[in-house]
Amino acid sequence: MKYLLKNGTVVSGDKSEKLDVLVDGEKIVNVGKDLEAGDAEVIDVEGKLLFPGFIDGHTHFDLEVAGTVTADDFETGTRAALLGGTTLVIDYASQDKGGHTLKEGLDKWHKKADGKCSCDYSFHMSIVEWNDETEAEVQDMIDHGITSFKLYMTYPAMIVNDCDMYKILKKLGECGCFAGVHCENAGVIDALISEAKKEGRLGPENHPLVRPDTMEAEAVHRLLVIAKEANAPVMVVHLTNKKAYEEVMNARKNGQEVYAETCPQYLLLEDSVYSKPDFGGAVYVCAPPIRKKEDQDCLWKALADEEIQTVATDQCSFTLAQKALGKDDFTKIPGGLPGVQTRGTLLYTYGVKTGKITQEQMCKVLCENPAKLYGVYPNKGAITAGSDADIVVLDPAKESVISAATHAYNTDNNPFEGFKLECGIDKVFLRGNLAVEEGKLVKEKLGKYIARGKKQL
Ligand code: DUC
Ligand code: ZN
Ligand code: ZN
Repeated sequence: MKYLLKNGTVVSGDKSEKLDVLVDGEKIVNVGKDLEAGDAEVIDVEGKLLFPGFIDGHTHFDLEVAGTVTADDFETGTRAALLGGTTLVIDYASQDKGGHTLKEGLDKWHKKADGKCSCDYSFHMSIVEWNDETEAEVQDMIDHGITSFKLYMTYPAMIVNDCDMYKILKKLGECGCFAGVHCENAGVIDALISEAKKEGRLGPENHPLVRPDTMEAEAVHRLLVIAKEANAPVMVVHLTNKKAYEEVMNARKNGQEVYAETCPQYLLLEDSVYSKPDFGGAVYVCAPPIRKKEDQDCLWKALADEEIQTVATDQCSFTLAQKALGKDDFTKIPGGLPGVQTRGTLLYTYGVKTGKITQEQMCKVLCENPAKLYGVYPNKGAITAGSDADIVVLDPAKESVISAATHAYNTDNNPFEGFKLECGIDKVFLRGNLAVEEGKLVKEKLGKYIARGKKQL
C-alpha cells in the first residue's frame, strides 16, 4: 500500500515541522512540503503529531516470576504496546542457571514470541552464568542481532557476583556491546527483609522499606566502579531516585560512558501507594520500588537536561489473584507493573503538556535514543526517507482516563488507574501497515524479529 500523510507535524529529536510523509510498502520514501499523492491513499492528519514508532527497550512478557508467569504474554502484551504507539519492544531473553547456554535461553524466547507479536520485537540477553562457553557464545548472540545484554545485582536466580560482573562487562566492551544492569544491593535487602519478618511486618507497605534508595545507589556506584575498571560502557536500567542518579552523574564527570533509563511509574507515582488499604499496595510492588516526590522531581529534571537517555516501561504484569500470592508475606508478591499501553500518552500528558520536557525530548527518549543505543537507527526511531514506516499519529486534542476496565492488558489492575490522558494514539503504522485506526487495533500479529546492530549513540 501507498499512503500520503498530509498536514501533520513531524517530530524528531531536534525539531517539529509541518511536513507530508509518503509511505510505499514497508518504507517511508519521502518527507517534505506539499508532496504529490500520485496513486497513494491520502490521509489527512491535520492537527496531529507524527512521531517515529515508539521503542520500548525494557519489557518482560511471558516471564516466570516468584512461581507464577506474567499475565501478559507476547500476544496480549504486544497488542497493548501497539495500541500505545510502540512499534518495537526489546524483551529480556534469559539464560537459565545450572549449566545452561545463552542459545537455550534465546531459543526459549523465540518460541514464546515468534508468530505472536503485533509489533516488531527483539531481545536483549540476560547472562546469569559466566564461563568459557558463555564467553564464546557472545559472538553468536551478536551474529543473531543481539548487541545488548542484561545483568542483575539481585534475585537469586539471576544475580552475578562482582567477579563475573567485571569479566562480562569487559568482554562486552571489547565486542562493542554493553549491558543494562538491574542495580540493587541483594545482601542488605535480604537483611532488611529478615528484620521486617522478625518484627511481624508482612504487608506491602514494607516493600519500599526493605529496598531503600541507598541500596540502589550503592549498587549503581559499585557497578560503575567495576565498569570503569573494565573500561566498558554500561547502562543503568530503571533508575528510580536522586541518590542513584548522582552516582551516574559523578561517573560521567570522571569521563565514563554511562547510559540511564527510567520508567513512567518512577516519574508519576509516590511510595505512599504501598499503604493503600485492603492490600491495595500490592498492585505497585515492583523492584526497585516506587520512590518519593523529590526523586520524581530529580528524574523529570534529568529528562529535561537530557541526562537520562530513555524512558522504557519494565512491563511485567500480574492479576490481583497473582499479587495475592503474597497476601500474608509481601516478599511473595510477584513484582512488576503493566505499562506498555500508556508510556507515550503519559509522557506527553504529564511531561510535554506540563512543560517539563519538550515534544522533541519526548521523541529522543522514546524513539531516537533507544534506536541509536540498541542499533536500529535510522531504520527505526526516525521519520526520514529510507526508514521503516513505523509512524505514530498522536492526537493532542483527545482525552481519556486510564482504567483496568478498558485497557488492553490481560490484567484486572492498572497502576495508573484514574490518570487523565490529554492526548490519544489515533493511528499507528507498523512497517507501512496501518495497524491501529481511531485507537483500535485493526491488524494483528504482523510483528517480526528485528536483528540489531551495534550502539550508535
Ligand atoms: N523488576 C520487577 O519488578 N519485575 C520484573 C523484573 C524486575 O527487575
Ligand atoms: Zn530489573
Ligand atoms: Zn525489568
